[in-house]
Amino acid sequence: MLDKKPVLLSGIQPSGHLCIGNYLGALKNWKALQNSYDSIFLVVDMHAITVKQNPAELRQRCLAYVAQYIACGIDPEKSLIVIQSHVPQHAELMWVLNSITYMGELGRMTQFKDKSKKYEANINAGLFTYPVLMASDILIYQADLVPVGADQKQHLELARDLAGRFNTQYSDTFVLPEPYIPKTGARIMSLQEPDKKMSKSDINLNNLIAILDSPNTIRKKIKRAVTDSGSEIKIEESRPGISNLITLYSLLTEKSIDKVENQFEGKMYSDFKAELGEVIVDFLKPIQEKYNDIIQDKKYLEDVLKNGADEAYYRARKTLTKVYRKVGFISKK
Ligand code: ATP
Ligand code: LTN
Repeated sequence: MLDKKPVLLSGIQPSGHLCIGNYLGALKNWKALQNSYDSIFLVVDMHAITVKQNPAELRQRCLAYVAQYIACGIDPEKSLIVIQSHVPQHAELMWVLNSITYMGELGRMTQFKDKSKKYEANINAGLFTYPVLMASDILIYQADLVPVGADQKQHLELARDLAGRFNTQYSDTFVLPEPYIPKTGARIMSLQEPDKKMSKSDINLNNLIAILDSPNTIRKKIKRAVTDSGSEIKIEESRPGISNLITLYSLLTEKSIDKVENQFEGKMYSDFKAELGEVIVDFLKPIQEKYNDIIQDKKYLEDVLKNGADEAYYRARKTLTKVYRKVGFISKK
């Protein structure tokens, strides 16, 4: 029997190294919410190929992401973990949604503008229609809630607009999904360029702390992180470097910002950074240990993915059949 909890859906692209920004902006909330929702967590491999990927690495990375989801606290007994390309209905629904999406609204997407600048030699159609596939991911499962970091707000709004547009043009079909954006942690900044968000595909690895970074790498990266002029350990808008590090400390230790600022009053940046390094190392240690166990167990990972794909396929087919009927496609006998 399907349970009657509201549906929660989210996903991460298997590109680059899953990082502490992804954990605090997304995975942490997935873990917390999975008990109250009927949850589906995607590894969105189809989104990832909008940027050039090495096929062998992509294959490996997809499995590594599944193992990291579980190591970070996603419980496959409670939630479905699904590889996007295992459920063909995502792409099929996307085609229908493409026909009610305007070029203008896709052209306004900040992520498209950013990625077009970053990958100037490969501004492909997939990069442009990326948000429509994301809307399909969400709408195909009739998701009620979508936990994401702040950078995905615009894409979420498009998903809601498309759901509403389809419902008006045909008849009530899709649930309008609500975004869930954490108050703190929604935008962890880059370590070297703290005016940019920390991004897992950054080519400069010093900009990010990967979930699987070794303790010494973590210590080094924090030591080298850009701080601002001045010496006070205090959050200020004009000092994004130190503010970001304080936020990290506060989120990982679950101490309030005030408490952290008081704790380090009169201390030097170097003392604070050394402690922050240890906090991150200690925080990631159990996650890394769990990851190392799971990634060896290919049979377990295959079972998790088979179960995820079978259940997701069943649900996605139900929505797609409805959609095809509403738009006027003849059903196959
Ligand atoms: P890429 O660099 O590969 O484009 P990314 O790090 O931006 O990736 P995504 O796959 O786009 O990661 O996002 C996965 C999830 O992590 C999303 O919910 C996104 O909002 C969240 N997220 C990404 N970066 C951050 C960040 N710096 N702070 C908080 N949340 C983030
Ligand atoms: N575009 C998202 C990843 C993503 C997603 C989704 C997030 C693809 N499909 C569905 C939530 C729901 C990103 O974080 N870059």
